[in-house]
Amino acid sequence: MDNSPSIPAFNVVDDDARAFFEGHGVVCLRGAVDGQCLDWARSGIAESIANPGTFFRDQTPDGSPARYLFDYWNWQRIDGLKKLVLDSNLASTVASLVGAGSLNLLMDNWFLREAGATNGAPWHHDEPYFDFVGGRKVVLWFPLEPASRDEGLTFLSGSHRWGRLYMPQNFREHRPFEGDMTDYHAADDVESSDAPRLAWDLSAGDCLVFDFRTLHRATNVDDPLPRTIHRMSLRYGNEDVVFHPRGEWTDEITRHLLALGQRIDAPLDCELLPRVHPDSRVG
Ligand SMILES: O=C(O)CCC(=O)C(=O)O
Repeated sequence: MDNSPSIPAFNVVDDDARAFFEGHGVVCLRGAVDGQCLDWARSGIAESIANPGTFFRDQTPDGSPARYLFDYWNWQRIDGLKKLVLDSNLASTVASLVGAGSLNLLMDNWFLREAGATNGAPWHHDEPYFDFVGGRKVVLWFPLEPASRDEGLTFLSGSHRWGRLYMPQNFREHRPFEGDMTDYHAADDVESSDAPRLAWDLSAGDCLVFDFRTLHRATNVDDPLPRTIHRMSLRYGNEDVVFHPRGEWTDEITRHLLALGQRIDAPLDCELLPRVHPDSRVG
């Protein structure tokens, strides 16, 4: 991995930050998540852990001394997460970065890797995990505790432009899901890619914004994590994103969205995926 401390990070969303994001598929924004947002995320994750939702998943492999957990789509029932989604400036920050006229929330998703956890996210990109196609889709990811580059995520520079999709994998066993993956590449060749690797030392308040197609993984995916790190992903899509069931492996979320009234091959139009930029409650 490129351990050079000289990988740029940005204090404001300016043209340099935009160019970096477009070129590499990921950008580090320093201090973009304010104290209020961190508090909302902290309290929201704590409440969500204490009261798991429909999509709670324990990804801890057998024999691991510590847990790797995640849960998603909790913002409607957990107050801190609702405020983070509806009242924060994070969607506007993303809209400014990618030049989006409007953004809808695609998903709120927290992750917890406890000290000692021997499991983490394998090489993947987010696109194949979701029933959202087309348009502009981005993830804003931030740790709630300081996270060195070895404790956070590593990205393959420019992989959002490779024009191929990789098989989505189970985060517990690191094996592809079941289903017809004829159109997807096996992720085995990703590790040997000579694309530059990008990772940053992060303080609480810093965030990474990345394209749905940018390949990434937990940096030290197999080594025990030295300290517990909570992480929050907020996924956003612009007005051109369409709901289109992807395959057997997304069946549970497909049925969930259909039950809420989302129509197939239609723009996002469902209470779970609200417009968050510009703020739909204004005007
Ligand atoms: O923070 C993590 O453990 C994984 C996050 C991730 O891979 C994602 O949000 O796509």
